Amino acid sequence: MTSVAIVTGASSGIGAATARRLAAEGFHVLAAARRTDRLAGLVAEIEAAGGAATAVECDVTSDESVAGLATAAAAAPGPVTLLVNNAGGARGLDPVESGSVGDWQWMYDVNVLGTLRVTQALLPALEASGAGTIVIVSSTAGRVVYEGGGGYTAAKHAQTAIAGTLRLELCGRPVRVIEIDPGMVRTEEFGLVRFDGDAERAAGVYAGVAEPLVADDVADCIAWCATRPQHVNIDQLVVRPLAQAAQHKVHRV
Ligand code: 8X3
Repeated sequence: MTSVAIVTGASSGIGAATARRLAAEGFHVLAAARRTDRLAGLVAEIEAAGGAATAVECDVTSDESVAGLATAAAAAPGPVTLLVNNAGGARGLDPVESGSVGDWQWMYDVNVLGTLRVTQALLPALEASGAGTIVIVSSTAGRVVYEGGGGYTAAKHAQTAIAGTLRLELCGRPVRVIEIDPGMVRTEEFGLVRFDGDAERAAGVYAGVAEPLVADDVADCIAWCATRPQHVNIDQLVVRPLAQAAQHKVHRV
């Protein structure tokens, strides 16, 4: 029977790339996000390529909406073996002394509490499958800090803490926990959300970087980790472009 994979934040970027890739690997993908118009296009694309996917409207900041995702998972055509907690994002690049409380609240709600809500809602199904995998897409920002990144790095550090805690708590049960920490990834929306639609500022992050990672590179890592034999747990995977040796060490031409 086909295994079911759930991907949150599937309407764009790493989420959409992961949904496409997991469908190509043979999963029936539940592609979850708020923007159903985008999901419809993604599902059509996956089906045209011979894969299987279902769009599920889901806002990870809403308990009710996440409950709806669990209901959709229960109706899916197979055991739910994989959850990719990908929904997230950054807002602002202000120092702690002047950061917006509203921006910080949004980052906590989407990245941290979103991961908590979705994981709690889907864990019973993942465990019932007898071979579950939870992927948490954190960031290199979950391992280091940088100026102006206070709210985002705090949220990503929290996701990293959730991944580690969950792995301890689930030890002995049939669900593994994988943390993926991408560095500099150029996606169509991450920078636009962070800089409130300022395309020039968003593009500036990648100025002179020969080849930043793209969403497919991260999807490739997620798919590889999630398709190892079930007794193999890739705890953490850090992936950066060749031009980025560390958060502040980026080769620009
Ligand atoms: C995004 C990586 O460097 O913008 O998760 O914080 S960074």
